[in-house]
Amino acid sequence: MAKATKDADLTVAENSRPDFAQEDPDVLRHYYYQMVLLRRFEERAGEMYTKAKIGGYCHLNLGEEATIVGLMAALQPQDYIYTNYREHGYIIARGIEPGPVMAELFGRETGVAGGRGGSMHLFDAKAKFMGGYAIVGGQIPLAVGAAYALKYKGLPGVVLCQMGDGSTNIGAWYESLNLAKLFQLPIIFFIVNNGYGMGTTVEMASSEPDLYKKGCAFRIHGEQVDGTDVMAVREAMRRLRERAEKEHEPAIMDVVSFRFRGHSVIDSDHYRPQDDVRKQRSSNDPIPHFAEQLINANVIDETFVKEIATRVEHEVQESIDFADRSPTPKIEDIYKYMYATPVPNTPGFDNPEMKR
Ligand SMILES: Cc1ncc(C[n+]2csc(CCOP(=O)(O)OP(=O)(O)O)c2C)c(N)n1
Ligand SMILES: [Mg+2]
Repeated sequence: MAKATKDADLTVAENSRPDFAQEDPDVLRHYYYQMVLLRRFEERAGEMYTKAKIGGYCHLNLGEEATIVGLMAALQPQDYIYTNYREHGYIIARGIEPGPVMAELFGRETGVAGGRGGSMHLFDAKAKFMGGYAIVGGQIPLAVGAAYALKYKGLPGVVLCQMGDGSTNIGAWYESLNLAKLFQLPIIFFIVNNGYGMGTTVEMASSEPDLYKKGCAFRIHGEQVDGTDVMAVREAMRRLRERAEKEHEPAIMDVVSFRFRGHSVIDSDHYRPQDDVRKQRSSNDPIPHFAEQLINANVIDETFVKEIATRVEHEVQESIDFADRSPTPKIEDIYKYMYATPVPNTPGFDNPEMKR
């Protein structure tokens, strides 16, 4: 395979100045709807956790809605997606109904992973949503393998590897960067830079706090984008995606966002001055920001904003009702889905029902 000789390019993208007149207004309205849906889904998921409807861990995407919707707006059906455990919003924005997602959080049979995965292991093969990984950085080598497979088989599409700022300090990422560039793979490392890995800031954990520069030694192009600006994320992603697919050029996107709450639902967030958090939440909230832009461009009005709020409230409540009335997996099905191929002398081997 051809060796790259060019040094890495590095860019800090300017905030978008979208020309809304050039956009399909229904598409813009849909982005707004999706962002509100993700917000309300996560708020209610947090509430369901405190009511003990959800077990295990639960990490919310609150504050990261523009990052997620902008990303998904640029991806194509042929693209594969790997994420960390903070992934509820990603699978919904990829087009999966909120009901089976909430049901997975509740551990129900109707969930996207049959209730076996829970919050951190959402999965949908048809949508090429390859999951939710709980081990920090665990998804990265797998995503590189998938990108290698796409290139090897001559298939269209790219691999989107979503990861946190904290996972840029994991050794496997550097091996992955090396191979991604060496083999010129169609992959984008999409770093959701919310400034924290649990309670540790980027500056405390990373000797290079400008995360988009971390691919330099591998000659990988890096860009920093404002993750609270849905149009900026979409534009950057479209460009890098196109290049990854057509020229097999990997890239790093450092998407700067803000985590509204603690690391997980049970994190009381004491390590951040709460006054700062409140200020950031009001000045960096992507949803009112986008609403204001759309209202000023006469794409939506206050009535539309209210209608979306009502519609979303109803849809999220329906997802909760769906999860609540869904059955839990049966104890005799404990080995179902465990092996891709049936394994002799394991429970259920002779049961055709279990051979999925
Ligand atoms: C290999 C490994 N080390 C530590 C943990 C514990 N842990 C879970 S989440 C997390 C922070 C990761 O932060 P980041 O990558 O920035 O993602 P974010 O939670 O901010 O989305 C840590 C250290 C883990 N799950 N896996
Ligand atoms: Mg983080």
